[in-house]
Amino acid sequence: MTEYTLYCFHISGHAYKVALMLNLCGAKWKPRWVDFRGGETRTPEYREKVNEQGEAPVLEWDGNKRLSQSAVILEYLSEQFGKFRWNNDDERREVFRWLFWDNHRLTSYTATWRYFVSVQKTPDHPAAEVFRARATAAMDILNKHLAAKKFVIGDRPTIADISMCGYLYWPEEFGVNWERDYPNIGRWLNDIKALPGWKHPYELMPDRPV
Ligand SMILES: N[C@@H](CCC(=O)N[C@@H](CS)C(=O)NCC(=O)O)C(=O)O
Repeated sequence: MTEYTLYCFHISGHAYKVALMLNLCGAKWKPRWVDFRGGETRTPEYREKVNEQGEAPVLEWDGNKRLSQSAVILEYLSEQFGKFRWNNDDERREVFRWLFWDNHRLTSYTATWRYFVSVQKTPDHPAAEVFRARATAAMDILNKHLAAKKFVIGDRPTIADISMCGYLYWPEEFGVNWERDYPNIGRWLNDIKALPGWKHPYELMPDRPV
């Protein structure tokens, strides 16, 4: 079985998407801690040797194969393991429609909002309100969508679900209560949590060198 290394750090929901997928697929993998706060992703060495785009997550295997962008990594792993994938062309387009929407609207705004509130600890910064409004608008859309669907594209989970839940297991870190504010999202998160192999981000990814 291929052994994977995941460049990640505990507060990265982008990296959690991949860590969760690896766990749900029963993959053999280990984390490689990225010193995000220390600026590692911005060093010339990281950009030359690990990821020219200067981001985590990066998945590495066979010594020299590397992939970045969580959505692309999820697609790669779904192909390798034959799990959390589509069954036909319509489903494939539906998965990608939600993956693109997630990357633009849900994850990026939620991640940045949470960054202002609980990482940088500047909840009153004017930009925090801009990102809060955008993130909660995306949550409204997702909550409405999940009123009629068990998972994002239908009755079974796909990589769209795994991508979209990336930042959502930390509601207290940006002051949302799923049950009260977005009950369909709360129910959906519990359904993902019930999948064999699910673990919380802080259980899967390290906050220091391993
Ligand atoms: N679209 C990318 C986003 C990845 C991303 O934004 N990663 C953040 C950590 S959560 C990062 O590495 N930022 C590096 C930096 O700001 O220097 C993905 O889905 O993989």
